[in-house]
Amino acid sequence: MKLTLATAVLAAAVAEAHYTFPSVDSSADWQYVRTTTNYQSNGPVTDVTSDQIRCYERDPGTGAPETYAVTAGKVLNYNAKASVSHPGPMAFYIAKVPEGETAATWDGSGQVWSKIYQEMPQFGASMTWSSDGAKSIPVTIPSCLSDGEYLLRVEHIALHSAGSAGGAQFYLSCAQLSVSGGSGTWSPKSKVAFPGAYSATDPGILINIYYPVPTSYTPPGPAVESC
Ligand SMILES: [Cu+2]
Repeated sequence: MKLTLATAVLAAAVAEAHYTFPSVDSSADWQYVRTTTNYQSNGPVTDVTSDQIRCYERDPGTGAPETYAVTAGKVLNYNAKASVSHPGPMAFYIAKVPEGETAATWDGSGQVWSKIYQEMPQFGASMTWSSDGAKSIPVTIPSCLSDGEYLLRVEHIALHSAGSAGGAQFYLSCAQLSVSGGSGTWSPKSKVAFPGAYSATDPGILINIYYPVPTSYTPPGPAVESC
């Protein structure tokens, strides 16, 4: 295929608008986070029924090189590269690694994910999001977790093209955590599966955020769990 200069410049501009979530705190890229399919293209998942909506893994079954030790109740910063450059909500989900698996080996399948953070927009002349432009997003690791290994799933849903089904763009990754110091009383009311938690026609996924400007927002997935 022959690319004109104009096409190449346009492609570069579009790619720049995309992003990945490759690291936590001050770690190296893809050290504790499983390498995602878009690690070079930065492109999104658009099919919520695809297995890629779970952790967007380039090499399922491989795992990240290392598992990150964190203390329950502490804030972890999940980093975007280069930044969250589209409007839409951030969310975080966590799932405990079952017996017989490790954070490096477990695939995260089944009804195992609980939401621990959900960003909501500000409403006004336009719908705005505090994550817009963020390079790092803080999330508190619940203080009541039991000790053990977990997968932490970061997700940003870009809604700039979400007015037609399949138009919303999902940017996500999964970090491998080893949690200690928790009280052990964590008992989430709701656990969901990926894929399964979302539908392309959920009101928080199929939405025109520009006109008419929404006055409310219903995020997809379950309610946020707390200790
Ligand atoms: Cu983009």
